[in-house]
Amino acid sequence: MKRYCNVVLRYKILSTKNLFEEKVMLKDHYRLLICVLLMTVFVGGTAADAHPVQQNATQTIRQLADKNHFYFGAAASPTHFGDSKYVATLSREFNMLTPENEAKFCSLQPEQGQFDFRAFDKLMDFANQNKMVVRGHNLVWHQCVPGWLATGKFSRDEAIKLMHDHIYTVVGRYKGRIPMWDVVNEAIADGGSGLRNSPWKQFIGDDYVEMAFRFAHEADPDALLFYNDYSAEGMNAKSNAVYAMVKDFVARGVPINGVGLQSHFRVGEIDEAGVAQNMKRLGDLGLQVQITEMDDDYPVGSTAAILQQQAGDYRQLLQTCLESSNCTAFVTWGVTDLYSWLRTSNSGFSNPDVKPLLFDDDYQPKPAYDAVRDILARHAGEAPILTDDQVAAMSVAPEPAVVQVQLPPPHKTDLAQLAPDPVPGAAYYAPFPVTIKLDGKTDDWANIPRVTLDQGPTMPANNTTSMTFAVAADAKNIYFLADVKDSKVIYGKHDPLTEWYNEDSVEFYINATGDLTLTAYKPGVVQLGIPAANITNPAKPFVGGSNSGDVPVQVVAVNTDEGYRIEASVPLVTDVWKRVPLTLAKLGFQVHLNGASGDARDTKLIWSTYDTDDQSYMNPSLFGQLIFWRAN
Ligand code: 9MR
Repeated sequence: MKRYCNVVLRYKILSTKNLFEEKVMLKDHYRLLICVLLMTVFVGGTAADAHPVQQNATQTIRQLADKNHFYFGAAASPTHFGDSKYVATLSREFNMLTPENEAKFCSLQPEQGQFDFRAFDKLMDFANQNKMVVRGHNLVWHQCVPGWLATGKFSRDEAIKLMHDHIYTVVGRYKGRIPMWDVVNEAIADGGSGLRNSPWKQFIGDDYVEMAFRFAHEADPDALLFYNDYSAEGMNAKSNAVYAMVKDFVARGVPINGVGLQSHFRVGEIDEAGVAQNMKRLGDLGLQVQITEMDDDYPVGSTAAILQQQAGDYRQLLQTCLESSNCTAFVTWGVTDLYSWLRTSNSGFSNPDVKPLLFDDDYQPKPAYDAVRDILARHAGEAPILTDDQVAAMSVAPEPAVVQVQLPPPHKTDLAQLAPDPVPGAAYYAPFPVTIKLDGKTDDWANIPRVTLDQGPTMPANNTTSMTFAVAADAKNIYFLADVKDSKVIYGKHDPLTEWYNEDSVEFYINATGDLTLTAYKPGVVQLGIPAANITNPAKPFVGGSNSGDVPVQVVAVNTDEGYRIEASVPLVTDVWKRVPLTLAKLGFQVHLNGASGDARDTKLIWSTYDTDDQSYMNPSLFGQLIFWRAN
């Protein structure tokens, strides 16, 4: 009964926003009272009743979502309305939609003061005809900023007026028709260190975020207002920063109702326990959460086993949401793999192989579709759709691509060396305690084993680029050294944060999870891409790569006679790992070198011989090992 109450309350937020707030705050017996009232008043007329009772096998997601009084949506775009299967699938399977691009600033106000609502209105009409709820997305973002705004010069007051007028015009126009808005999107920097750069921050200052919420609330006091971001679903530095910001908003009465957890994941990387913990702490502030942009990507070869694992991911994330009393919607970022943003060039990936959604290119339901229906059916108290064996099969990670080999006994050729000889392409013994000063000099690296890296899957004819690397640790940090031979050091042609790998750069990878067979990234696995561009950027280093924002990295990069040198360190205790160097304790470890002689990368050198095809950024089972060794 209580569980049912929770979903009743959740679904009725649109018309009873304050009841939701009361639900979070009131003691249980008041809750129950409200629940009984609600059940009496509302249960009679839900969308569920519009559909005939059917066997589970044929019930759509929408029908099952309705039975849970729960919003299950998809990002949608009228650009696909000419595709009849798209239209049919969208309206049949989802009870909510989010405009994928049509409500963004650059779409709605392409010229200053001139609004174009045509595309968005098409979507609104569609939602209306098909009785779907619309999640507004988004009012203020650092992307999709029209040229006139990005290149314009505005004083703080002028920019505040621009933001105010945009929000008033858009939210005001759809008042009463759009019950919830992503007011500010992705304002927090990756890694959680303050607000990211954005025209709004530049023109107005950090208080642009709360201003946007106040304006949206004034424009439609009944709309639920969300802050929406990515890589902040579980417990990490970025979600801590989101939490701190919204906690402060709540304390100061800034009108905010919830946090959108975008959920652009890689297959196998979701940490549901962390997501549940994050949802709970936001709930304790009286805030809702919604899964707003779920897709689950596996960049190469989505085999049957991968699609099973993907189904497990969808199932578990949806279950986490349904079991969190403040999680009020689950939205996938698109309907069919065919039109996924991850396949388009504006995603920066253009990967035609990805299959991140619930329907394949022919609109056939994928294993994740049944996984979603199964959780919805079970949660509504109906017969399961999948057997327990089928569910279990979804939580088994596919066999690791490579099984770690047996290493030879440690051996020192040179007795002065502080650790045993590296095992080529498989293991590196890192001596401790050795403290390294990041100063661009190598005197403190004496007697630490060096590995030469001069082989890889991509090398120009007569390649002359290579490097040596070394690693050491003390009680606080792991230190990395890369000494690169490169006749022409190239940097400054690409964005050093997002496209560092297209110019001269070094990559160190660590898997500190204790599971060296992991086939996908999760917290505790990081790729640290460190570009030569840091030579001219000493203050705040550019570091990119999968999960790189999870750990603080210090970098010193200098020119040398032969090319360039990078020294870097990461702490042994961070939000995502806690390691103490002990002899023979192991981490997963990998090293890459990217070389460019012109505009794009033409050299890829790889240390671990398990990775023959540059897959380490997705698959940590292809790393070698870093083995700690007490130096004396
Ligand atoms: O999927 C969207 C893609 O079509 C656009 O080109 C892009 C830029 O506007 O935005 C994509 O959607 C993003 C969403 O609005 C915010 N979170 C990340 C999404 C994927 O990039």
